[in-house]
Amino acid sequence: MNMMRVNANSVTEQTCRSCGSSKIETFLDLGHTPLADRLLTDADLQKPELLFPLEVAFCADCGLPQITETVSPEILFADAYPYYSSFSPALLKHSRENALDLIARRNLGPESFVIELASNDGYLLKNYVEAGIQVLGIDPADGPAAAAEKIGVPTSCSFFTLSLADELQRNGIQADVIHANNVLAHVADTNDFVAGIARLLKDDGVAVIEAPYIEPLIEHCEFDTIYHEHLCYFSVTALDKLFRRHGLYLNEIKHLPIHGGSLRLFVEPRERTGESVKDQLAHEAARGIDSIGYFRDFSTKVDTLKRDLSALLHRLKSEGASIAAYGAAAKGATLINTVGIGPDLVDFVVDRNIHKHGKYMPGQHLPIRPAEALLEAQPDYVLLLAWNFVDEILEQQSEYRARGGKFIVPVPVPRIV
Ligand code: DWN
Repeated sequence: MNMMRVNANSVTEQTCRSCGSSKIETFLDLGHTPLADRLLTDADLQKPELLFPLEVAFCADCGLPQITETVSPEILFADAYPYYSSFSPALLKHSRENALDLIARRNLGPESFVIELASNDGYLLKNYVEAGIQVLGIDPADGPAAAAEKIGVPTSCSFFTLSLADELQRNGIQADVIHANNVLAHVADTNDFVAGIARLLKDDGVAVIEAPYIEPLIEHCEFDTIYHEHLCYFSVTALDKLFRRHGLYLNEIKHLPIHGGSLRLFVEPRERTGESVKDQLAHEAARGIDSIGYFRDFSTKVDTLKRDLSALLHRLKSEGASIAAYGAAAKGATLINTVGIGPDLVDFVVDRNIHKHGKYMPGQHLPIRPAEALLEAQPDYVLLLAWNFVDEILEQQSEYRARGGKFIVPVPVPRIV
């Protein structure tokens, strides 16, 4: 494999992304890895593949876990970004429930305005359009943005920044609700992004933000959710400080099972800190999540999972088993590249996202095929790279399992189901 370690398209941060402190200490080093969502075409296989350092550090001053390498957003998210939210029925249901709950709670109607940052393919805002509520999607990936426009969700194909928020406000646009799902952790300039939210929100508005939560990531060893798109790995302690810096207040949180354990944050220009936030802040202080000690043995836990998963796959292979994988997910790229799961172990990966078919996984170059390939090839085992949708996928693949096929779920402990 033709790999190239570069720094031309990235910067190694020396200070905290949130508070600017120089007191950041690395607690996990996953080596140099390829960009998790940069799936390869046949032509790409002939070119050197870019690798970047993937290290996670903890800020002693604001408590924010974060990766140290910032890869250019234009490389990460612009052309050929393959992630389309609408290929997950579970995510569509989760998002619809969120929108309908807010329409009722905030009494939204035709005079209201809802904006989503990183609106992808319109998967969420379409629920507001159906309710006759004005919306605007903002997303830098041209494919998903075009897909959103096609279903009637007005979308600005751009990165959300404070200057864009200023321009929208000058044009008389301010939001009753701002959604930002799985994007706050992705932005290179975290403070600029949050300042933009503060600028765009009406005085009585609310930002409803979803982000993976650091505690399940550590407790369930979900290290594969670490990749260059995810710059920050939030605790409530770190989030509270980040928002207050911009005159916003984290007033309520809701724990969600999606993506291996996330938080739904309710952030407003008025301070009304609720019990859910106070309780979680106290919990984090009691567990030590607000200090480096909590993270110090994570690297050892990760090494144990990597070793056990590799041993299981090699044992099955040595017994003559055939193995495929399910989910050409970004987390899957981290897993196969940090464990070393290549064509010697896994024959192909399947995925329902049609935009991923015919391409190859970063680094290990495993071919990506439609999900139907499982019944055609009937491999003995399928490594579930999209383990965060385990229930939905096991149900969906009941025929493959009825024929004797077995899934390998890698996280939190590699197991055959
Ligand atoms: O933060 C991010 C998370 C939310 O989504 C983005 N940076 C990138 C992306 O990460 P991911 O690719 O790990 O996300 P998913 O949604 O866990 O990926 C699941 C993959 O599995 C997708 O490619 C879709 C696919 N899938 C499938 O083929 N059949 C998913 C389901 C539910 C299915 O039934």
